[in-house]
Amino acid sequence: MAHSLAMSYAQMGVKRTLLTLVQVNQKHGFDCPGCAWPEGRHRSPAEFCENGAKAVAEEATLRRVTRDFFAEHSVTELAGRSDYWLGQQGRLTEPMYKPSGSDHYEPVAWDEAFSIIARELRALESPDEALFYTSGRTSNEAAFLYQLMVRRFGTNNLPDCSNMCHESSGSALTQTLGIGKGTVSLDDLYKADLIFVVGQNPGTNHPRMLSALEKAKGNGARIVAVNPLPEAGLMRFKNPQKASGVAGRGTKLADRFLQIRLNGDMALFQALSKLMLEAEDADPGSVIDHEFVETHTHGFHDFEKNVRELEWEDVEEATGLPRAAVEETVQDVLGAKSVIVCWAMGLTQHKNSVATIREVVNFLLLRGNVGRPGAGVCPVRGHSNVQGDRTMGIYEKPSAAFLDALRDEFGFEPPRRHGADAVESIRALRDGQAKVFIAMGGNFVSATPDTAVTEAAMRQARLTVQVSTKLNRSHAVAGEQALILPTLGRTEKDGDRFVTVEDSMGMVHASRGRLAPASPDLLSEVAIVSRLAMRLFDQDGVAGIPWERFEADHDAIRDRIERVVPGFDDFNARVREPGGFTLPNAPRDERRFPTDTGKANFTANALDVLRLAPGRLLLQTVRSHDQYNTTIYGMDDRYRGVHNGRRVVFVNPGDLAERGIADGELVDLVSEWPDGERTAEAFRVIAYSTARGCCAAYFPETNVLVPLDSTADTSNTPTSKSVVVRLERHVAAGGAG
Ligand SMILES: Nc1nc2c(c(=O)[nH]1)N[C@H]1C(S)=C(S)[C@@H](COP(=O)(O)OP(=O)(O)OC[C@H]3O[C@@H](n4cnc5c(=O)[nH]c(N)nc54)[C@H](O)[C@@H]3O)O[C@H]1N2
Ligand SMILES: Nc1nc2c(c(=O)[nH]1)N[C@H]1C(S)=C(S)[C@@H](COP(=O)(O)OP(=O)(O)OC[C@H]3O[C@@H](n4cnc5c(=O)[nH]c(N)nc54)[C@H](O)[C@@H]3O)O[C@H]1N2
Ligand SMILES: [Mo]
Repeated sequence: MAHSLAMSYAQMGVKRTLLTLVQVNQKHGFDCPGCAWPEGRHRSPAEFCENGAKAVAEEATLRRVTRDFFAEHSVTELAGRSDYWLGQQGRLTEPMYKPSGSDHYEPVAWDEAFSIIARELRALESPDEALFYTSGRTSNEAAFLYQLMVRRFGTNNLPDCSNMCHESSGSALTQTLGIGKGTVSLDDLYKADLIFVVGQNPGTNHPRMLSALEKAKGNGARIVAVNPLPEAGLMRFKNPQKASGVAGRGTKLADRFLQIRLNGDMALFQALSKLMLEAEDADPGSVIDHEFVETHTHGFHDFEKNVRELEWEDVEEATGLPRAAVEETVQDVLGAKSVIVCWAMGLTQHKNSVATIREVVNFLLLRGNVGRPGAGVCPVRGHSNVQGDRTMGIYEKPSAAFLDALRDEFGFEPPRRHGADAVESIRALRDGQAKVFIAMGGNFVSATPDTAVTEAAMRQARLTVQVSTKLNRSHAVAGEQALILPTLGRTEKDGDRFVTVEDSMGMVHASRGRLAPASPDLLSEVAIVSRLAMRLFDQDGVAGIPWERFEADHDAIRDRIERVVPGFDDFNARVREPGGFTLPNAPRDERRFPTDTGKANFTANALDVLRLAPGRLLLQTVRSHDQYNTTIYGMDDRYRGVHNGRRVVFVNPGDLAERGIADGELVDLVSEWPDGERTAEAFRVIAYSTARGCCAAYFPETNVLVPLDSTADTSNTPTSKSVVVRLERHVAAGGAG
């Protein structure tokens, strides 16, 4: 805790820091903007964590970006600054406009800003020439109004950060279980006998999850960590306050650590299933939950045939694990009555991610480990309301049922044609098919792959609009005209109004900011959408959609959400109850699987082993302990022992020796793709424990290496965790080498 407090004092001042932190995730406070991990029923005053504190400090900072700042710094100059420097400048304070041909932002009145956007949107030949991005901090209320405005305008171009995040989970789970979300609650975690934590670094990214895992362990659960890196938070854990996790010291957390190769998880879960089938052969009736399989599932035989044919050589090559390690893990599984699999980006950002997650489902279905206490799937979400935004209709491929409900409620015919996701949006900008780009939060330019391609695409736009709390690269890499619309953050007071969010386990609760806004000129996201909609639609009337009322009265928005989105009955009353309420979840609550077959679907997935050409490594792009996605808090990564620098690459000592490269040397990372090579220069090599043939470096610095067209099958998520690279000795510019 000492570390994060020092950081927040520097940003906020002592009194404000304490006042703010005490209100995080409290019943009458605001939802922590840090991550989507749920709060639990008994919130203690210390229910915040080191990295939650950093996220809050970033937003509650006392530093300000004013009109003088923009007069001093040209857009070109800002584009040359690092993400870290940009983020350190503080909170945005008033709307700014960069006119066509100018290299400076200048102040603009809110009214004028909305007029500019409305003018450019109306000038388009088709509504599909506009793109409306959302990052996952947007409240349910703002998200609902935003998608309503966008669909009323006439497009489903609603890309969001999910496209780069848990889209693969959504795709796989919708097909197999009938719901694109997890099926466990915190209580399930506490009841589980065995918990897999796969492709996730909770010590940094979901620190409060460590307390939950510790409690589960206290109740007798075993924990299996599957990761190419021995992440500090997974291996050992110390819980000084029984509430906030500190990784790296203390007691042992993972009972078993499978140091898997990148992208090896599909083979691992297939192998586990295969061994379970063989154990069933040896002792019929002892392994498989036949009653569950027969009553509740579909497709068992195709699945069974596929995994029985699995070759051990392929498994060993893909996973890098000895067969014995997999066999021992199956013993853990057979000894457990209830099993949960948790995962995050280590599973979702590969070409075969959707198939991999389908294999996780197969593995759980075999023993009926879905829809009963202590068992199920647990995709751990990132942004604090990314799951809620989807529930509210932020989705480029909305279901017919959702659009019908929208039509019936608001009396217009929403567009039916599917819209562009994040990668397709970049292509549309690049190819001149999209001309206006609007972002409700986030930092699209830095978060997306293929930085050079993306930046060039963005600069071609006729207008880019960023609704933001803080300065970031997407303000500097802007369209011909650009607008910055500063908005209230979670921590800030919006009159007596509150908003709502949904956590990673489908709990909906209120979030009420308490701090004075960073500037008197900020508008809430709800107000920004409502006022833009009023301007945009004023010529053809706003009949049926009371935007003005929505801005003033969030209960009025929630009444509409209740009538459009299933599960929000009595929304306004229930969200005022302490702790909020849980959304219905058919697989979890009733063992009902609303898929195309009406059952939980086993699937057969052909294993493709990623084979690299000689000399190549597979690169994963990860978060350090001192960043929140593209917001860089500092230059250290304490848990991995890195200080004062982010341009580092973690490589197995054996792979270094093979290449004759020493720890500490500078290398260039060169990624290879059919359309050419991409280079990220001057990374310091760190000899590190990672699976052979794999390496790791931080994003967003390495996004330049991820080819735009390298995406996951079905979900179209950029393959940020499997980029084929080679290391080349760095030659200093102008130096003799
Ligand atoms: N402090 C902080 N909190 C955050 C964020 C942040 O940036 N900072 N970001 C938020 C967001 S949006 C998200 S989505 C989450 C992200 O949370 P994580 O998914 O934990 O984040 P990453 O840093 O991408 O870490 C990926 C993990 O998966 C492992 N991994 C990579 N590839 C593979 C693989 O092929 N197989 C296996 N088994 N493991 C693999 C990596 O070694 C690493 O431990 O965190 C959220 N919370
Ligand atoms: N190579 C690589 N790329 C990745 C990933 C990876 O693992 N590797 N991870 C991907 C993942 S999982 C994700 S989720 C995306 C993240 O993509 P984004 O969500 O687009 O990026 P963030 O960095 O979270 O956005 C930070 C900005 O959001 C704004 N902001 C913060 N709070 C608020 C708010 O309350 N309201 C509004 N309007 N704005 C706010 C601030 O201006 C801040 O600068 O990145 C993806 N990109
Ligand atoms: Mo994410």
